[in-house]
Amino acid sequence: MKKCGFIAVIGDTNAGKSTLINRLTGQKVSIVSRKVQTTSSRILGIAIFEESQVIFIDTPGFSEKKNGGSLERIAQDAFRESENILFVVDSKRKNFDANIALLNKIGGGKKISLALNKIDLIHKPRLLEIARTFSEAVHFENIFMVSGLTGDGVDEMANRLARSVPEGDWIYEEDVFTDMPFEKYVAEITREHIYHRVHQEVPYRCVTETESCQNLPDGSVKIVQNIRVQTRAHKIILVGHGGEKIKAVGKASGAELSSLLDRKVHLFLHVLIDENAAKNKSSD
Ligand SMILES: Nc1nc2c(ncn2[C@@H]2O[C@H](COP(=O)(O)OP(=O)(O)OP(=O)(O)O)[C@@H](O)[C@H]2O)c(=O)[nH]1
Ligand SMILES: [Mg+2]
Repeated sequence: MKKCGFIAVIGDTNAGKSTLINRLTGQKVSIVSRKVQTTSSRILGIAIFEESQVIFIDTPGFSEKKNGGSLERIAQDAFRESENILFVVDSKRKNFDANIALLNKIGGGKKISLALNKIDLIHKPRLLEIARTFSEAVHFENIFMVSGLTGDGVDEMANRLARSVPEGDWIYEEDVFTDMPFEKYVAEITREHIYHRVHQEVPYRCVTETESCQNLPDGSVKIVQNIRVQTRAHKIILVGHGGEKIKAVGKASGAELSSLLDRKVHLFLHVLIDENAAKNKSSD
């Protein structure tokens, strides 16, 4: 009997949700960075474990600073549409009071599992103390101790989560790992390289979009993307001295796309000033 279900992955920004989803699916589904607020939209990571198709919903993380620790709208929607929730925390944090308060507020009627992530960074006694703190305050279906970075504990977590979804036909074809359109997927890869190389508010104030993709007769693909920034000052930062910054972003993104798509990629990036770009995004 086949099984299929959605699992909403929610938690603080930077907790490692996207890293875990990439591990769980064995694919680069969702971009990752050291900066807060990397994931900016709802992204599906679809994985198959024996008879189960599990559809993980990656969501933008929340932060005390930005929204008082309450769920972002996209995370709220994902929470509402999923019976199963995977709540991810960074075990390195000192204090989990805000997470516990939130879980007590939203928990009713949902099957919530806790992933204590980044266990590569902490000692076992502290990990057990954190697990006890959570389990005394909230009822969880499972408490997993994992590292998205090393993969430690992730297979065991995947097996348990796969068993928790209801019986039902698979929704997606077997070889599909995300619902993201190709154009958005390739734009996200470039956005990740902007996050890695450009600092302060610029990554949060720009939008990356794919203008065109063209298959060339030699089997390679030509991809043209626009990066919309809000001000001339942001454009100067993103382009860099003599264009070195944007060239580095293009080179790194092009190389990654070549590897992900398994073909040569010619990537062309245009930086445009558009004061309405990323209007409702915020870096604070
Ligand atoms: N050491 C360590 N670092 C990790 C682990 N998981 C994620 N990270 C790092 O933590 C940072 C944030 O990871 P993301 O996966 O982008 O976090 P996120 O929860 O998706 O963040 P938002 O999209 O902003 O909500 C990145 O630098 C990751 O490499 C882990 O298990 N161990
Ligand atoms: Mg993320």
